[in-house]
Amino acid sequence: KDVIPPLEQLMVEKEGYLQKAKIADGGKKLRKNWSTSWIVLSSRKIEFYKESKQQALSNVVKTGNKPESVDLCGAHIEWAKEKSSRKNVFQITTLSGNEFLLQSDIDFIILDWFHAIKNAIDRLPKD
Ligand code: I3P
Repeated sequence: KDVIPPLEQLMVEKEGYLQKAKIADGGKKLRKNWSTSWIVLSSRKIEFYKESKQQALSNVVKTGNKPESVDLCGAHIEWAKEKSSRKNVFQITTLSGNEFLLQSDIDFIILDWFHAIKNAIDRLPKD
């Protein structure tokens, strides 16, 4: 049956641009390919948009194209110094075996994101 999600679950907690590379899909390794992504964190998911926020919103309206959505229930987040030559890289691993690297050259930006995502994960049930 359809349950109306509580308003809290729909609310955006943080959004902004980061560098993103998806490095595994369902446990299968992918070739690393960094690109800028518009990232929207809400209480139980992260959405990755390929384009700018403006383009992303107009594409959703025009084409119905959805962003890549990542379920944070049971996900892990950790710093991943050894996974990149870049500075300030952390990894999110989902229960379904998807792995994402996120990066910013600006220290406080990546720290804010790390803590916001970690807090979201810690508030959720683990499965
Ligand atoms: C990759 C590309 C990535 C780099 C990665 C390279 O090469 O240069 O930027 O990751 O290093 O393999 P290609 O474009 O030919 O796939 P970092 O920028 O994160 O270091 P890696 O293989 O050591 O992960």
